[in-house]
Amino acid sequence: MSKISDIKAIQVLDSRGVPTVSCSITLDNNITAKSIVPSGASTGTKEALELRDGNKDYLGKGVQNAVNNINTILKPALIGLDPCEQSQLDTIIIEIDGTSDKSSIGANAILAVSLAISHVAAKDKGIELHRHFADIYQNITGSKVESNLPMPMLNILNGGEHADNNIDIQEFMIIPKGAQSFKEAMRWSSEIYQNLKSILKSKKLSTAVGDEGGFAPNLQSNEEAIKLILEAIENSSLIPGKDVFISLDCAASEFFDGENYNLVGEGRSLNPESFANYLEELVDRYPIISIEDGMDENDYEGWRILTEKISAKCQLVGDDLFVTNKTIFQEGIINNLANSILIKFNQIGSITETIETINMANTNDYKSIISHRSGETEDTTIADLAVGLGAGQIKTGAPCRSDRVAKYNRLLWIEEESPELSLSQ
Ligand code: 2PG
Ligand code: MG
Repeated sequence: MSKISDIKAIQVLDSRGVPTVSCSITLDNNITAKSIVPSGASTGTKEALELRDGNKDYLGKGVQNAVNNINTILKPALIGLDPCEQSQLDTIIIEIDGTSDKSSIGANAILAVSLAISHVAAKDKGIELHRHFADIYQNITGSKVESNLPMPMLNILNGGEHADNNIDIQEFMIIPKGAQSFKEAMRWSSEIYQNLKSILKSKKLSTAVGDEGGFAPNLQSNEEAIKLILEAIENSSLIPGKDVFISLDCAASEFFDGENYNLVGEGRSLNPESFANYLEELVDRYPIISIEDGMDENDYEGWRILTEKISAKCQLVGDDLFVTNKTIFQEGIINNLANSILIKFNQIGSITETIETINMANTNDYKSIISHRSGETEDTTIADLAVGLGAGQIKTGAPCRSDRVAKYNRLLWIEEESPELSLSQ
């Protein structure tokens, strides 16, 4: 049994050029592995706390305190322990923090260590990270999952907080559901992305990209964005609604004022019932099969209306609504809100808790979608998490920008090296 012999954290930069935490763990047999944590922009208010220094360095965004917490507090507590005991180690760290939102040590510090533990343990066992995640799931839950390759959701047109355009809906994604392999899914998606670029160019619209690599033109309406994507699918000799579907992340908390949903780009303000009708019309008119955060995170009545209206014909995903938090999610399940959950490990702050939340989804007939953050890095852990836990879906941005394609490229290699895994449909 190998033991942790050293832990070292430093401050590095994410895809927005903002500091984030990176952690390296070494074992007594000299095996070493590193992690880097991501960071959101349209964050849910109930997410675990990302510790930022708030001083003059990096305009207050430094994470040196979180880094120091790893190097001086977590390191001495973990030296000599077995990295294969993920849940035991996560529990020790969570107890040291002692707060419900991880605000003492910082969720960014805790997650950096938690991720590095899983990486170094997989290396120590000499197995791929996704296989190690499948083992951890079994250890924690007592049940086995069937690993597979996730169906990707690719965000090819950005709005909301992720872009400087006038589009209110944050993400317009494609789901290449008709593809027979992950490789084919990526080829289709890349072709659609390139065709969308040509269409935007021909219409003299901007082809600059937003935080997640999708294009961010100014448009007349959310509907125009959908129409442009449908045209790009057709120009790729693919059939919308058969080969490729559309998925939205409204990130509605960002444009809800407590009473109304303000679609500033369209000059419309809608109450929860009217906004639910607006979304239903989109679902009826276009091949939209998934809508994330269609209502504000605290607008439970809006969520109830939306779920009642369209959950039979559309995947309804809670992101800011559930923040990967078991307790909050449990309440949502009891109240019958949404039918799926977005999984972001930095919303809760550890691998163990992330897996417990996924298990809760599995046992309550909710779908899980593993997700990146808008601030990302070259760390590809979520690709392995999606495969190992057989989550079935992943969203990790456009087929553009290294911070996004790093995850897709990792999945392409997993497919190549694990022919027994099939693409989840
Ligand atoms: C979201 C995410 C990722 P952010 O809202 O789903 O796409 O964005 O990381 O900014 O919260
Ligand atoms: Mg979201």
